[in-house]
Amino acid sequence: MPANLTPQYLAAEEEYRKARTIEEKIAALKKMWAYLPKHKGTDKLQADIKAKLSRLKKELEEEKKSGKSRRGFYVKKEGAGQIVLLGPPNTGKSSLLKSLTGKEVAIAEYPFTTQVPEVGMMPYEDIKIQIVDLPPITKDHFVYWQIDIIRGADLILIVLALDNGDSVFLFDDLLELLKSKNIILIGEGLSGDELFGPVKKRAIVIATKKDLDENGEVFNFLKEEIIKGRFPLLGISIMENLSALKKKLFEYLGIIRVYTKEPGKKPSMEDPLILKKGDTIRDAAARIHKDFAENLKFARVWGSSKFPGQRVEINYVLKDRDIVEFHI
Ligand SMILES: Nc1nc2c(ncn2[C@@H]2O[C@H](COP(=O)(O)OP(=O)(O)OP(=O)(O)O)[C@@H](O)[C@H]2O)c(=O)[nH]1
Ligand SMILES: [Mg+2]
Repeated sequence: MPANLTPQYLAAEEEYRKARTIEEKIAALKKMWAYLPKHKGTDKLQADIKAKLSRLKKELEEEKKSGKSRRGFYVKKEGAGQIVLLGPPNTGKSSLLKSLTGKEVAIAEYPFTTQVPEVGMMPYEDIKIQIVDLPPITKDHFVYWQIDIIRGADLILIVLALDNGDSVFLFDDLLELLKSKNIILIGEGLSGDELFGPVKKRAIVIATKKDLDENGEVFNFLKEEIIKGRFPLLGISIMENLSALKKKLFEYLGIIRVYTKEPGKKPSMEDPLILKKGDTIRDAAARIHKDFAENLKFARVWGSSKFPGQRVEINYVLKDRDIVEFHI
């Protein structure tokens, strides 16, 4: 990256990374273009921005032409992470939302029951995780705001059913559809967005209605012939206790909880900082305040450290449930 990018440009770039809709992306790219110093060193970046802008403008025009409504839904993130449920009709997405969060939603034997996003909060130990249930998606049946919501998710659950329906056969179509929208689902690693490349989204496959799959035949078919190790796969039934699934969801979200304490005081065990796996003392401090991270000298850690209250450097990698005492 060219070294002389201005703070204004970098702020615009941050805006672009966070943009969810095509309109937001276009607005941010225009700002990036305006603030980008134009010289030899930024040739490649200039070309990339121009190419991306023209691609997005075309995409927007096509959507308008096709008459698909741009009016839609947006789900504000709340809690420690946002998990989005998606899949073909009637696979048990809404049942899963209800069971994980207690949210009362329409559930029915017939397909296309859910029409708008439904949101619930799943309690997990001392935090809450947001679960978003979407209307069913297939290759030929989706709306743009669904894609925008998927693009913003922290973790995707693809929900298929182990009954005698055809949902398991629609899995690869779903991947293709998302790929055509520049969203690539990945089974491992963390979600991320290369500046001009596709969005990479961490996803797992949930196979519901296990109780209807005698001898596990459909599950084995799904595992061996369709998923083939590309994604983590979990079989569940709505009649079961789902606490193991909740734990898995927390793990796959890739987050850790960090509690803070002041010297000589007890730690505050409510409202932990939510960080990503691999984050350091510096990241934790930056979450509290930018200047705070810059002035930090060292910290003491209880939990993952060799002994309680061990003094550590600011690049020390934190673990879930660590307690940190910052020293400036
Ligand atoms: N036997 C069994 N039935 C289930 C299970 N989970 C859901 N169902 C049933 O499957 C049907 C569809 O459930 P929904 O939760 O409405 O499915 P959905 O995926 O939200 O459906 P759409 O909103 O239409 O896409 C309902 O009759 C549920 O009672 C399960 O684990 N086992
Ligand atoms: Mg539903």
